[in-house]
Amino acid sequence: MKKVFILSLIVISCAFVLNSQTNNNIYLYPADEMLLRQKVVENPNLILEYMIYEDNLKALSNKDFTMLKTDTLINGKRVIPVVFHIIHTYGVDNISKDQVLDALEKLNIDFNKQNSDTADTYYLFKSRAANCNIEFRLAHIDPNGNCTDGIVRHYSPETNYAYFNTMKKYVWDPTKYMNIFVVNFIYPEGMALPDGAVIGGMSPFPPDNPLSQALTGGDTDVDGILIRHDCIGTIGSAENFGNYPINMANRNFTHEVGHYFNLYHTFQNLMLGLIPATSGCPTFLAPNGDEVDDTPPVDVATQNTSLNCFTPGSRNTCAETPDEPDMIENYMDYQWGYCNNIFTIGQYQRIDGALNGYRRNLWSAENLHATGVIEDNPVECAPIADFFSTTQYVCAGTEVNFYNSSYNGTATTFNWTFTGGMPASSTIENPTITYNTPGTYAVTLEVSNAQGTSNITKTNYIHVYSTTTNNTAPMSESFETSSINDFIVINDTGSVWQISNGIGYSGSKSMYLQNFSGNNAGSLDEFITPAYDLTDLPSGSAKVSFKVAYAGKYVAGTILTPADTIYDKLTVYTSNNCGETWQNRLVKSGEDLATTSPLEIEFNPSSTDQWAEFSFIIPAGLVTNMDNMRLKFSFYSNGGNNIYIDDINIASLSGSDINSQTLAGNEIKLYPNPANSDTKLYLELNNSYNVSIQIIDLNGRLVNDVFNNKMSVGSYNIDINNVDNLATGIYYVKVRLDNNETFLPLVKQ
Ligand SMILES: [Ca+2]
Ligand SMILES: [Ca+2]
Ligand SMILES: [Ca+2]
Ligand SMILES: [Ca+2]
Ligand SMILES: [Zn+2]
Repeated sequence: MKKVFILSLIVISCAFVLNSQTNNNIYLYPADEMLLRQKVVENPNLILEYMIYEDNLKALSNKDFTMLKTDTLINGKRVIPVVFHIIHTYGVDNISKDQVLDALEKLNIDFNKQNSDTADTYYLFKSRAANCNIEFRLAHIDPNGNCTDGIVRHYSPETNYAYFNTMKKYVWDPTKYMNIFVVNFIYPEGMALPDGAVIGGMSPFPPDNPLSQALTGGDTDVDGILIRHDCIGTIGSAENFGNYPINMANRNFTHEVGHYFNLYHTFQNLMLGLIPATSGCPTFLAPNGDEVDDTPPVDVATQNTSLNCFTPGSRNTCAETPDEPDMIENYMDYQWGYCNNIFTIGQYQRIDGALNGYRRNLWSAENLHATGVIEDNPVECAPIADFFSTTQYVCAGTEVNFYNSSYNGTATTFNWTFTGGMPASSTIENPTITYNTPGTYAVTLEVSNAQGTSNITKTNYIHVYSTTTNNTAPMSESFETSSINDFIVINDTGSVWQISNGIGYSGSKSMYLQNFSGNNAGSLDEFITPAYDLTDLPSGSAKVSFKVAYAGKYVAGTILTPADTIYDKLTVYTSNNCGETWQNRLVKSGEDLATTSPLEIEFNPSSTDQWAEFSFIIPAGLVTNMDNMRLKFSFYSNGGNNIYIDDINIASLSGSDINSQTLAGNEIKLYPNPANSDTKLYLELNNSYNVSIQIIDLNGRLVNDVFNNKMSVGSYNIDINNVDNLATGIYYVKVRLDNNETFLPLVKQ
C-alpha cells in the first residue's frame, strides 16, 4: 500500500508566530499545517480518500456549471447569507458593528476583484485574476424565523481558548448560513502552542472533504470561519494584529473564506508528513500541490521577515516546467494581508465547485428567502438585552458603572433593576450605582424599541465586601483547617481549585488544581484569599511567601514534532479594594514555575523536596495603606500539569531580615548597607545551586544583572558592582537558588 502519489493538502488555517524576542522580527508561521500532516501520519488511508475526493471534484469541474445553475443569481452574483457570532468578554474582542460591516465590505471587494491593489499583481499573473462574483450579505432572519441583524454576541471566557467546540456550540444551520466565529484567541485542543504563537484563523474545508472530516471527526456542525477579532476588517481592533502595529487588511478573513470554499494553500504538500524529506514542490511522489493549475508551485509558505512585502515576481522556490515565479501575492499564501491581492481563475473553479457542491444550498432562492437576504434592505430588529460593568467585586460604599451592551437592534428605553444597589433602579442607558452593604446581588436590564422588548438577569453578579477585616498579618495559611468556602474561586471551565486531602507541604492539605487533564488549555483558574490587615506589622516592608509544587508536562516527540515540555503560568496579585483592581506582584512561567522535573504523567508531590518557596516583597510605603489586602493566585493553563500551593505567609521583613536571611537553609548577607562600591553579597551554600543575583527596583523591574551561574558548596563574597551608578533610592537584591528566591532591600544614599 505504498503506492502513493499525491497530494497536496491541507490546511486549514493561518497560524502566526509573533517572535517578540527579536524585536520586530515577526512572521506568519503555518503551525497548523502540522495538524493535518499529523492526521495523514495517523491514518495514511486518508490520502486515498483524499485522492478519490479530488478526482470526483475534477470530474465535476469539467462539466459546464452553467448547466447546473438553476438557482438565483442576483445582479449576476451568488449571494451568501452570513452570520457573525462574536464570542467575547466585553473587551476589545467584542468588536463593533462598524468593524463587522467593514470586514464584510472588504470581503466583497476581494471576492469581486474590486480591490485597488490588483495593480500590485505581478504582470505575468494579472490575466489570471478572478472575479468570483459572490456577494456576502448579513442574514436578516435567524434559524427561528426571528429578525436578526446578522451579528450575534455571546459572553464567554472560551473566546480565549476557542476551537471547533466553540463553533459547534454557537453555529446556525451551516447549510443555510456561512457562520463566522469571532474570538480573542484560538487554541487547538491537544496542541501546546509555542510561546508567542498566535493563530489568526482556523476554517475547515467543506464537510464533504475528507481532510475536514479528519479534523472535525466528521461533525458537519464544525463548519464556518473561526477567526481572531483583530483579523476581521481593517478598523477598530484590526488596526493592531496581535498588539503589533500591523493591519492585516482583512485578508486573513479572505484567506479563511477561501478555505471555506475548499481552497488549499498554494504551498501545501500533504506528503511532507509521510516523507519528511520531500520538498514542498511537486515531485513524482507528491505531484498535486494545491490542486490548482494556474498557481505556480511553492516550496514553503512565503513568510515576511519585516513589515515589507516581497516584491511580486521576486521569489521562485520551485523549478517547474515552464518555470514561473511564486505567486506570493495569492490570498492562499502566507504574506501579511496587505501583500495579497489575487484569487486565480483556477482557484475560482474550485470555489465554483464548492458552490455547486456542498455549499449549493446557501445561495438557493429558497434559502435566500429563508434567511431574509433576497432583498438587502436594512431592517431594524428588536434589541437583545445585555450589559456589563467596570467591576463585579467591590468594597461596600463603592460606585459601579454599568453599561448597556444590547445588540441586534438599537434600544431606545432602558429599565435597570439593582438589588442591593443605590438607587435600586434606573432608566438611563449607562447608570452608576452605589453598593453600601456586603452581599452578592443580581442585576436585571430590560431594553426595548418599537420592534420589541428583551431582558436579561445576571444572578450573583455583584459581590460587595466589607472594608474592614478581623484577619491581621502576620498570618499563615496552611489549609489544614480552612474550607474552600473561605476563598473566592473563579473558574473559566473544567477543573477548579480545591483543597487537597492528603498532600501538603505542611500537614496533609494544600490548595490544588487538577490541570493535567480535565482543564482547557488557554483558560484561567483563580482563587482569592480573605482580606488581611497588614498595617499592624512592625514598620518596614512585608514579605509574602508561599510553597509551590509544580511540574511541567513532558510530551514525547512524533515523526513531525520534536519532544516538548509544556509549562503553565502562575501570577499572584494583591488588591486593597476588595478586588476592584489588582496589582501584579509575581509571575512564574516556564521552567521558573517548575519545582521538580517534568513528567509525562500526572504530577502529585511525594516529598517536600518537590516543593519550593516563592515570595515577593511589598515595599514599606505600600504596607501602611494595606488594611484590607487580598491575594489572588491566577493560574493560566497551557495544557501542562497539576499545581499545589501551601503555607501562604505574610510577615514583616524585620530588621535582621533586611541584611541577613536564610534561603532554603543557606545563609545570605548583604553588607555594608546602605550600599557603596564595597558592598558584597555573602553566600554560604550547603548545596550546589544555580545562583542568580539581580538588582531590581521597587516595581520589580530589572536594574542590573549581577550574577548568573552554577555554584558549588562553599562560602562566597560576590561584588554588587555598579552600586555607584544607581540613583539614590531603595532597591532589592533578588537572590535565587534553584527555584527558591528571596529579596534583600538595598539602600543607595
Ligand atoms: Ca498550483
Ligand atoms: Ca517556479
Ligand atoms: Ca478550570
Ligand atoms: Ca498544608
Ligand atoms: Zn490557511
